[in-house]
Amino acid sequence: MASLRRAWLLKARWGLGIRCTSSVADGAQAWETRARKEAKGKDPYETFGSTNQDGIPQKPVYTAADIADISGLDTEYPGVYPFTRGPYASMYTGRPWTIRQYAGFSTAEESNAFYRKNLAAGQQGVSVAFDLATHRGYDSDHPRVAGDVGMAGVAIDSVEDMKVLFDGIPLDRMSVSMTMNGAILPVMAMFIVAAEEQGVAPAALMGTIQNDILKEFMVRNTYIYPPRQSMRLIGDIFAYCAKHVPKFHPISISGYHMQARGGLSMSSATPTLELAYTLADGLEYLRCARDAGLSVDDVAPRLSFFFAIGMNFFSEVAKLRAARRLWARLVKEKFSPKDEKCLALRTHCQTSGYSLTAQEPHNNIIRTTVEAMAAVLGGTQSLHTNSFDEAIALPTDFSAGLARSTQLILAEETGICDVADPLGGSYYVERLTAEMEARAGALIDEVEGMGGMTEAIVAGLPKLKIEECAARQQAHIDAGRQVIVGVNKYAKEGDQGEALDVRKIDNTAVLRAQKARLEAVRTSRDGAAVEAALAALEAAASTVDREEHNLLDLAVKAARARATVGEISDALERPWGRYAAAGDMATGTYAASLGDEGREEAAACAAAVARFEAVAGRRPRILLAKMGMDGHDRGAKVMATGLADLGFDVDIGPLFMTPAEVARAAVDADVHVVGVSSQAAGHTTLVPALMHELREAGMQHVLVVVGGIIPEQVTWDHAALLEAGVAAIYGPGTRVPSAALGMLGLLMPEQDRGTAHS
Ligand code: MLC
Ligand code: 5AD
Repeated sequence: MASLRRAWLLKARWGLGIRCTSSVADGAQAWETRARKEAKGKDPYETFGSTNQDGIPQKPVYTAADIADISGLDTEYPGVYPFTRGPYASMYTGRPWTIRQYAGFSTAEESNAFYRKNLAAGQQGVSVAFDLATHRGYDSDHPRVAGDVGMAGVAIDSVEDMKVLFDGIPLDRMSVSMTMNGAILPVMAMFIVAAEEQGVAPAALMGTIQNDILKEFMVRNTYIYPPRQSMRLIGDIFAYCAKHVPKFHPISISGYHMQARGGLSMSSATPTLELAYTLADGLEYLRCARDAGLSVDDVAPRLSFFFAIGMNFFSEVAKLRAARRLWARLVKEKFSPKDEKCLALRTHCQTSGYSLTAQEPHNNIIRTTVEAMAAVLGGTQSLHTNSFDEAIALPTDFSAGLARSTQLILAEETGICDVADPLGGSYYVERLTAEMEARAGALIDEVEGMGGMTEAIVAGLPKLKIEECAARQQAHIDAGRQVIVGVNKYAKEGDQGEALDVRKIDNTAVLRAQKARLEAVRTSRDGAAVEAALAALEAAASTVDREEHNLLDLAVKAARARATVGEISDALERPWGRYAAAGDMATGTYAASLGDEGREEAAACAAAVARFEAVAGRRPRILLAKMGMDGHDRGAKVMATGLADLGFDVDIGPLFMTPAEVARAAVDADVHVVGVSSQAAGHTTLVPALMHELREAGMQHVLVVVGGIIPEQVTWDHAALLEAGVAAIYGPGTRVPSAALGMLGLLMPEQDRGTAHS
């Protein structure tokens, strides 16, 4: 130990390295002696070691010995198989990542103006967010979607909207990403036709369409058709794009939504689970391409990926490195492509919506910067940085500008772009990369053993695993074991939230504008031509002869004739049906993960439930409902699991209910509480409608509470909900036991509450 101290002194005085100890063993011995002293005589590995989110043990220090067993490290270079260090040899020294901010709201006119302003200010690629009505294949005038039109993205009903969306944006020079999965067929077709009418041939189009339906069944829920039919659709899109739109990426295989649902502190898959299921999806899509008659060399070079980047800095860097190495090995082993380009994984990343808090929202700027650094140090090709107000509302011009500047500063001021894979060779990062690769590999083997991801989804495995992770993590946050500054630690007492200038969308005005344009399209088109095009599409969907009838080809013809999103979707829905997910829920995980820290509160909940039962004759019963097209159900699922574990009887309604359907379900289950979960801003329209339906059904005594993205700062939302008769609002960051005790307090007369709510 004396020699180590002497080494430090020499280094300080003469600038010499501390490698003055005589051997590696001496160094390790010196470290251990010193660390044991700092651990007050205990085992330093146990005292200072920890376990990360993925359950990977973290030693307090890593050395060359920790990477000695990882084969091939010395020969790894960027742009060279297995691509751990990046898909391109020069990486950012040759070309930095693309600054591609995801955006869309209200009408095509408003979104187009927003894109053009941002491109002029340094953004480099467009990324379109569609509203939920479009995602689910409904025209804006469909009665089920009234609350969703233009709210979480831009409303698109026909080619006419699509042309306005890209007005003044040259589609042969600007790469455009579109986040579309369910209504992939009409949206891709309308994009192709809008470009055509802009004078741009399909062969010149650059960009990406998300088109990743498998993860929709696991997490995002904007599917329309059942899994197997949906996969046929994807095969047809691969085939059409390979032939006619060769520069376009026909899929963005997305893990993002497994880890970060967005906007609410409801997290889910760990980085390794996200990594594993994303690559397992990728393998399934390669098989899907093969089934559509394509070779791996036709498809793999244009596959692209999409990952979330959360706050666990080194895990996120290692995840991207492990993803590239694992993908290269898997594709080589399973598909033996001829072209090496097939093996290089290219990815977009987005900083994590779940890590952002509605409390002290300016802290989110710091969180996003750290996450953006992890994404670029991990070697992403394209990046969206979240705006600091995203846990509250859609970004404003101001917050979107700051998010963009975060990337411009990283790219142009920090020197990060000067060296490819600057963290390569770090003992810790390399070990973590190898660990995550091994663990993800085992999870992929499990899915492959079930026959691939489509079969695993049909069996329900991935969704349940992700939901289990979500419940565990929520318990860790509720118990304070996972720290969120300003939420479960260092929270400002009595803080009502800073007043923020947030974007407000006038749903009624958007609806009016969309209905008018739809009407104009329907009256000016050749009705017979539309009917014929839709009939051809329906007939093709009903047959299995894919050679003859490519569905995207037929959809392009229908879009040219001015068939709408709803009509094209319906043409497939008639033979295929609309998919409804099973309402399974994981139980037990929340209570088991609360640990000692949360046990006392859980006991208080159990006592309050028992008191309620003594008075009411049964346990408190709650219906958790999602209305409109908002399929973000993780918050509702976590709340369901937590409340069930705390003693409630919980019913979960199916997704996409109308207010009348919720009222009917409340009557049928005779519930005490209806809990509405809203994460896509539909509540201002849908909750007052629900209150009306409950009154009509004679259920005015039922307590209605609303949770989700309804932050304190958006006072007009709060006022509208309370005025409509909502008893309580549980905004972002609400802990499950607080909500449970809150509801019991509201349900029980004062004298029966005992100490439960004191
Ligand atoms: C890049 N290039 C280089 C280079 N780096 N050439 C030489 N030297 C280098 N160092 C070349 C590439 O070969 C390519 O040319 C061109 O430059 C562009 O590089 P890229 O790597 O292909 O980048 P990009 O065009 O930005 O494409 C990135 C991508 C793509 C492949 C990941 O799929 C993409 O942009 N995805 C974005 C997806 C997205 O925005 N999703 C939002 C989801 S939001 P060439 O000629 O080879 O093409 C969401 C939220 C929600 O989903 O709603 O739930
Ligand atoms: N505009 C900008 N960002 C959006 N997000 C979702 N919808 C939009 C939109 N219309 C972002 C949020 C969320 C993630 C899924 O995508 O950050 O967390």
